[in-house]
Amino acid sequence: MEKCDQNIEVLLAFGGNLPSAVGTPDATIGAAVLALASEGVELIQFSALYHSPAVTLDENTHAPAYTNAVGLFSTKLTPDELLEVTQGIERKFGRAAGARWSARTLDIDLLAYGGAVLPNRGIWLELEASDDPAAILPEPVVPHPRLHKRGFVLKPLADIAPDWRHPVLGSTAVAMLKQAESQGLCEGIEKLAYQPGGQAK
Ligand code: PH2
Ligand code: MG
Ligand code: MG
Repeated sequence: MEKCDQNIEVLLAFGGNLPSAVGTPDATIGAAVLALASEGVELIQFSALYHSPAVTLDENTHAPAYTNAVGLFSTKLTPDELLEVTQGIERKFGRAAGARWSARTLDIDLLAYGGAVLPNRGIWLELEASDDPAAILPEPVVPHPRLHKRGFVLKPLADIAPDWRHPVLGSTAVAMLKQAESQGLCEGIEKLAYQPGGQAK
């Protein structure tokens, strides 16, 4: 894919529930934002940090709680390059290959790349409907096929981009959050009073 010469606004979701070499998941997320800047992904706005119980495949209630946040960034990287950069940063902060939804030091998920639907609308709709682990593609999939079902993504997303509209579903971040709340998907998600940089909020 050719390099874009325009800046594209991208939304990235951050999560982690194991310590890394730099410290707690909260500290790792802050360090990841700095690492992104050095790779051409510049921060525009960052949400508060949230703590929430781990959502697991097997309802494993012993999994450590997660820290989550969402950031709005600007980049000239293509979607493939951006995915390479985010995966490289996950590895740099100790992310090991593990089972789906297993505990991790750092997870960076592409929520949105401008208004793009990738790889295409047909495959996106299949992925959204299947929720099948085998359906995870090596290529960028945006919007993230489960973002509208995850309170720990929608809460920080609605903080910084309440009017962002999902390019397939057509709903705003706030509307998706309200729906997730009504479905009981936002239980136990707690907003922290400080930002990764240590600034008071
Ligand atoms: N990420 C997962 C699986 N479960 N649970 C919470 N609370 N937050 C996450 O970011 C998260 C999760 C897989 O990426
Ligand atoms: Mg991920
Ligand atoms: Mg994830």
